Amino acid sequence: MDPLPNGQHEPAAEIGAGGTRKSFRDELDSTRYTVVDEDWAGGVPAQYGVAPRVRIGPGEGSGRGSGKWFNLLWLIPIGLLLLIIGIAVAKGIRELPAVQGFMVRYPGTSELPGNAPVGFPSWLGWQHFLNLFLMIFIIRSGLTILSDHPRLYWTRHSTPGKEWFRIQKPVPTDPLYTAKQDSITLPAGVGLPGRRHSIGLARWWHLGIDTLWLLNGIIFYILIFSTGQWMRLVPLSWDVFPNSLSVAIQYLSLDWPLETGWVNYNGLQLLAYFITVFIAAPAALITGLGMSPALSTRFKTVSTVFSIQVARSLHFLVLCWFILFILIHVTLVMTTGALRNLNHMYASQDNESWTGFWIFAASMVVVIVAWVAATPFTYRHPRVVQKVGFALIGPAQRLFEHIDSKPGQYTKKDISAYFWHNGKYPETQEYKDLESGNFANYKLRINGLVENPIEVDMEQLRALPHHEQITQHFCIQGWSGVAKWGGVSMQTILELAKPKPEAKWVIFYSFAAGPDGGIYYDAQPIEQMSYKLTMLAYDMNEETLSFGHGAPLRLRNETQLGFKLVKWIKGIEFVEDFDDVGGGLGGYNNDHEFFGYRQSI
Ligand SMILES: Nc1nc2c(c(=O)[nH]1)N[C@H]1C(S)=C(S)[C@@H](COP(=O)(O)O)O[C@H]1N2
Ligand SMILES: [Mo]
Repeated sequence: MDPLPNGQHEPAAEIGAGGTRKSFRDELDSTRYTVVDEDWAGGVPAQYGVAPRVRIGPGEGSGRGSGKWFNLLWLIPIGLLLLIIGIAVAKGIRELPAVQGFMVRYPGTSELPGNAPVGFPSWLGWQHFLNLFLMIFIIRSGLTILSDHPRLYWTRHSTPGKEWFRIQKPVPTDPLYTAKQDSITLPAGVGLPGRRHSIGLARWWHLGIDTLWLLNGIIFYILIFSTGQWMRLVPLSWDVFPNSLSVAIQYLSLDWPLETGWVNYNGLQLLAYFITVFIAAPAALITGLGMSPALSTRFKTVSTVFSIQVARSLHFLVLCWFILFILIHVTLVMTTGALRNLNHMYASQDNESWTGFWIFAASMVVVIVAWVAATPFTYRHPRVVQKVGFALIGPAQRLFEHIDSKPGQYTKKDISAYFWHNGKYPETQEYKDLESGNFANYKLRINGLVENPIEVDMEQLRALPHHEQITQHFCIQGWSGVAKWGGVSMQTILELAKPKPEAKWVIFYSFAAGPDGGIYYDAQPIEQMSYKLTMLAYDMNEETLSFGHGAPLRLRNETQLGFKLVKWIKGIEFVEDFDDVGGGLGGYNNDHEFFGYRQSI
């Protein structure tokens, strides 16, 4: 069928089979990337961030660098000063008769129930080791994920200048500055893997190892409750607080309490272990899940109580707790009778032999080798990391994929003032010509396994039933934003094109090339195309979609992360599988940056 003459609105049903059957596949890059080298992700150069800063006070105006920022490195001298003052005060007050009386009444440990177990069983030692081993990878990959959007916020709007924490310079004023440009590099020994924008691989590590860590934690919970060990980790009387105060005075006055860990922890140990095991660990899981679009868009309360950014900020504060805990814990283990303490945890015995030390030393060799090897291994075998990660966390990620995201809608007042840009902008002449002609010559080409291959121009698209939604965008990098999208429901497109029963995947092709060359594309499961919140948007916040956000047409599928929402769409193809499309992994980022095609968590 000939293209419709300008200005003529044709009834939807009559948009006919003008679509050529030619696919856009030959414009894809089909290289099989199997290593991460210097040219990876378009050869993005390293960029290190800045020392962590916390915003104190709103500052003047709403400028991006404005406000007062406190450099957290100051905490080191301030902490040392406070420690010295604390020691002086503790030594002083310890002489006071009232304080001495208090310390006699509360020597530091609370009474344990008579049936509480004594000592540490060997399973506890194993679990303790596995926990520390796994946490190394979780923390390092978590830092890499943070570095992909090195700012934290308390609202769902990731507005530059409104973050409360950053490890990056203020956001430049360039309106087309992208979130990818904002990502920073971590040294290879710190991050996992750490290279700038290596979040795809970092996520496999983080989420994959998380499943093992959770499994270890569940076994730990079961064992401590079935052996009575829990009694040694849960405060059973309010006197834990005065006892902790007493212990704090003893530590600070450098006249340390008697170590009784084999039998019973002192008040401060008890509180620290209780918080770590029963508050911080579950909070790590809950705040982690709070960031996923899969849960947020389906269980609205998750998102209203807990916007992705609150979840992300709290997730970071849980990390801070763990790091603080590890520092103090290790310091005290080493300074309060290291041999005996190491025997407790590594040899299940209460004496000062060297046995525990040597087992500990051997375990540290394992830790150090794994630590040093993890990043280079990841760069040499990224597909292995991707596969193992997917085997571990994939089933959980898939769990929520099949539920419609209908509840994930917001109201006008939720719309974000600032919506980050992302991705690589289209640069081809083809696109520039269409853009300068206001997309009058644009045609969306829909073909593949459909009864009715079609070509539609913008005017015809605008004449189709209008669909609107106000939804939240979740970029894999960590930023979010709410916008109102206007356009055509994918259901309408399905009705027009009539996919054949064999069609299982829908490929969206972009005018824009990805960073390594070849056009950007993504494969979406066909069942998600008839979800209520899946649409082709040509308007954003009641204006024509801008260049930066994907003009003339972009995809919205609110069950998915931002990277799957192709911008600058030029074609849609229905296929049976995506093995022969591009690199064969279901999307540009999956082929090139080791993302997963099912990653709604
Ligand atoms: N063609 C194309 N589409 C793309 C990208 C891209 O690089 N190229 N980036 C994706 C990513 S990672 C995100 S988060 C969103 C960002 O959309 P926005 O710029 O409107 O915020 O677009 C997605 N669509
Ligand atoms: Mo993204």
